[in-house]
Amino acid sequence: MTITLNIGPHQFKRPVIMGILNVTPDSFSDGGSYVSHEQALARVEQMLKEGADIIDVGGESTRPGAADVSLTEELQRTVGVIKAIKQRFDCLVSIDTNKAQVMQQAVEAGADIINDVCALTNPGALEVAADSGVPVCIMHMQGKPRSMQANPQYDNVVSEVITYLKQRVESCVAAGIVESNIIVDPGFGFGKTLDHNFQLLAQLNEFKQLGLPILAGVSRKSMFGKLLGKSPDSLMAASVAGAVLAAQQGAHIFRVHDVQETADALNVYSKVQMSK
Ligand code: 7PJ
Repeated sequence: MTITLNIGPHQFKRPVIMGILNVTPDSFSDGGSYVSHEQALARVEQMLKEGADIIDVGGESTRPGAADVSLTEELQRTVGVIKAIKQRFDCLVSIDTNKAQVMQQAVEAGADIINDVCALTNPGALEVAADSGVPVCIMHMQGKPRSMQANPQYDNVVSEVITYLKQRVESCVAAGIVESNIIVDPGFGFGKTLDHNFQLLAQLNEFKQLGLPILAGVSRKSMFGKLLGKSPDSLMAASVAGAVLAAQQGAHIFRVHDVQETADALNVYSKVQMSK
């Protein structure tokens, strides 16, 4: 099944790369480096040159155990940067947030996509997303960021995550979000053990039954860190391998730190697919 991704006037029939722009002082991998607008814009320019299709702006770290960020702080970190990106570059921007007010102001500032690790479950989020009319990415998480890695449990992680996403798609549609504007994401690392994460990657193709674009976010995640005994900044090769494996299983959008390397690998993958 080939899925054409429609995001505004943009149509994608190939792997889509979402480059991560953390504007959090406490981000695990590039903590504090892109806090100023100029630094953020330089990083955006680089990622666009390297082949990013979407820039994912996040002002709240959702890594395990991360502290909550106040609404005011998250708005300050994200809204101005989004305006600056949309002013300077002709590119798509997603806002990585679970707060309705941030979604609203980010879209007003020009964000093209809402990316919510809480799958629009927070108060007001469904309504804001529906009213905004922009595509949404809904992700599965078991528990809450602060405690989600304490003791994740599933009978069957793949079917349980799929069932959850089906229910969230129904809620989105009931709230007025057009189904073709929904992207689904199994949520690698969000309330999952090493084995759960690898089972999800191995069986990502099962998510095709949802009939929606699939986003995979495996970049520099602890599933590789734990497997290889390495820190996040030494996980580029593992992350690129993960992206290719996810592509093979039918993923459409790849949320990554290492844009150039992922783009090269996915171009090789696509050429092999076209040579069959
Ligand atoms: C994801 C995300 C992910 C989506 C983060 C990190 C943690 N959004 N935001 N999917 N991860 N859609 O990058 O390690 O996997 S933040």
